Amino acid sequence: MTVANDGVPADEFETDLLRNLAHQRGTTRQSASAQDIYQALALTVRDRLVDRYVKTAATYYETNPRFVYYLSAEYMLGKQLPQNLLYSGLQNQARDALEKLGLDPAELEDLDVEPGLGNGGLGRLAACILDALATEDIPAVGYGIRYDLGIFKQTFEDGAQVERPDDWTFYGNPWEFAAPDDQQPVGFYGKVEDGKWTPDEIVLGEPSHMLVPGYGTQTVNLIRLWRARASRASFDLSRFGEGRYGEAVDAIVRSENISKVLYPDDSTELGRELRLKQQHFLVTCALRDIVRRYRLRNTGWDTFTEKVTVQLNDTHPVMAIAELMRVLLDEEGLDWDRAWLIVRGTFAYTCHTLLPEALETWPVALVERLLPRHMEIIYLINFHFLQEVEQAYPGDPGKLRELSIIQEEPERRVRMAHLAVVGAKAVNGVAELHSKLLRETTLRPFAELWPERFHNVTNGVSPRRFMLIANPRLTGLISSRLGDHDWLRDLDRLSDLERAVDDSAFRDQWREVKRANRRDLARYARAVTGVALDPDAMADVMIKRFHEYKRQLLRVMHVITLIHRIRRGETAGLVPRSVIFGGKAAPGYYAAKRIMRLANAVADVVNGDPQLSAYVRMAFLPNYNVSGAELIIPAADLSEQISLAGKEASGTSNMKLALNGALTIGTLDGANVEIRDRVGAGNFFLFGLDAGQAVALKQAGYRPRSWYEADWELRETIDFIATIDDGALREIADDLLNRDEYLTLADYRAYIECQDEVAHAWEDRDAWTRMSILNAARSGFFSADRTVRDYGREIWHTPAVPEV
Ligand code: HBZ
Repeated sequence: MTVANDGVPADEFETDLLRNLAHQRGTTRQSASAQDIYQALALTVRDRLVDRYVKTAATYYETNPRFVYYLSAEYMLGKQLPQNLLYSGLQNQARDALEKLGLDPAELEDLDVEPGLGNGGLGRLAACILDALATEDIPAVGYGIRYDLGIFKQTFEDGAQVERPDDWTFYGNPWEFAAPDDQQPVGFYGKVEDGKWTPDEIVLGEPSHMLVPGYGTQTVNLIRLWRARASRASFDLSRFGEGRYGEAVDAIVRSENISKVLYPDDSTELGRELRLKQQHFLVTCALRDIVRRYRLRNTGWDTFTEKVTVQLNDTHPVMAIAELMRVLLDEEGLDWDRAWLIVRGTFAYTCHTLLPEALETWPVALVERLLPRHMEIIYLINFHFLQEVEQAYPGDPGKLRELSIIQEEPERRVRMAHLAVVGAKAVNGVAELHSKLLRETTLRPFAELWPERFHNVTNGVSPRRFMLIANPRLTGLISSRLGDHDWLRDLDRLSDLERAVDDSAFRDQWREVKRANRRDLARYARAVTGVALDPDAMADVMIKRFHEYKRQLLRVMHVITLIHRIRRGETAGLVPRSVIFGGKAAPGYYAAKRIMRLANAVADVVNGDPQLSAYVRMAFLPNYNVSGAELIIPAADLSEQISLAGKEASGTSNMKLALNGALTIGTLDGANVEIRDRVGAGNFFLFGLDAGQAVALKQAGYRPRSWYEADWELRETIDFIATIDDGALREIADDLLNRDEYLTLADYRAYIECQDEVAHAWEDRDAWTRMSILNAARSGFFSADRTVRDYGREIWHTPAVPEV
């Protein structure tokens, strides 16, 4: 497809590329390595975006607008080269120039490294939101940590996950601008006297920024990532002279460890001091930068909350509330009431979970030692807050205990979510059901106290990343039907596709696109796993972090059920499927890793037996990341969203898959509910308990064993798990029978029956294609552009500032 270009002739691009090769890489065309060429190419694209950025910055400077500052410990940005080529409109010139030079663009794209600075949905959401902010011309900066090592690389050995470090900047990162002259000091430890903190340890935060261009607009915003550096005097020359090389760099290593590694954990906090250090490091650097930027055009504190709004992405940056109080009280000399008014007008908090165990808390003793002044401030915030509670609920110690920022039992801890709700002007969940359950369960007492503070902002995804970049075939087909590609900025226009549903030629083309995408996926799967997928089989995908509540185990249990049916010759009603898994597990999450081993073991069984693989082949694609998503999602026919209802905050792969024409099989959980409402119940395969039924079943005393006893096919499935290997996976069966925390057995029969319906529906390929088109046509709501407009209207109150 064609996109608007910058009007740069191809030979000019070639000249610029060769100039960058010479001036930036110091080499010639003849002796350049592939890495040299890639870097020169990236710099040439970057140069054009910088020109736009300079204009955006000038506009912002002139108009002095209100800014959104997005604070997140994670960003899953995806590859920058394809995005920046498309957004700058340079892809045709670049292709022509490379061709002329005899170079292969695909080979160069392979050298572009995806910055994996996140774990999962929360990190990818942050990237989609930044993309949408720029596209909507909203003045914004994203702040994060520039981890040396991103999310680990996943491989499998004997079916088990093995983690390796991801040194994503090994050859340098051409997309970033480092600013070592703009380092900020960050204090740790020390003591407090008369309300003034003297830290014991100072680490420097060094910013670098990357450009965040909008699509179809001139706006280019920034993401600023901070890296920890030791101060200059940290190298111990005398120790080095004594040959004690390790000790000589001790202090440097200790400081720089702060931004060394992203914690590969998406469930529970590690309880490690280093992690709290990371959080404090991020918020201190970000707030200093925010205040510096505010002062470029404004004076005094009276207008601060008019010009600044800060979104906290989950609890990881919530220490910003205490840090801004500290700056206002101790450095700026404001009194408590005025400082608190400013803080309360600045921050908004997004919660991404419902699991109480995933709500972050820190031991008071640790916070006291690491951040003594912050601990004092938190106590003071809590003191004032509990007075308010006492007024609202006189003589009710239970309420005080329930709401307090400090948890007393079994150990004194700071509840970061409580601090967030108390210190923020707005709190939001990420899907309607999630926001409702937050109000009714997880944060109920706060919602009763301050109902007006609670909002819902349903997540969204970038149509550029997950349609234009990931699925050029479908994007081309849709654009040819809609007459232009402006729908990529206005996703509601996809509804015009509804009319195409009755056009059989269009349906044929739609099917052809899916098939071509499945062929690409099959080629990739074969290369990395050796499994030969059939491009005509239904691509049945489950892509997400491995977590017990997401129930990848239920997915595997369906495959085991199919194994037994095929072996018994009950093949009527079966359709060939490619069962595809992608996802990582936290390295210390034993139960999730056990399920991965089971999935791989079952894959070996089906792929190794021709009788079975006529119907089911199974590929667990290693190292699932944004690039993996871009390959799997366009090929998918069936989207597995099968978490136990009431556990998944939203989900976002469900949105990406529906947008790409996959049909969902799912429970009434997270954003599935809204997807089903929009695409229509007839175009969605619903099964299982709802959130209320799940709670009721638990309360009534759930006995998984009785479900096992009552259903022979379930029995056969679980018995198979207990005997599939030398017994190591027996624990899974034991756990299911004795505990089954996520009600897998209770939902098994409904899931199997629903999968039978799916197979039946697939047999009428034309009817399936209609449903597939309708899924895409009705998914416009799930654009991240709509998400940021919702935040803008409900929480940020930010007008757009297009370039003047
Ligand atoms: O955030 C996910 C939710 O599970 C998912 O339902 C939602 O769609 C998505 C975006 O709102 N949550 C995460 O991805 N959470 C983490 O990755 C995480 C990372 C570190 C933690 C805790 C959670 O300490």
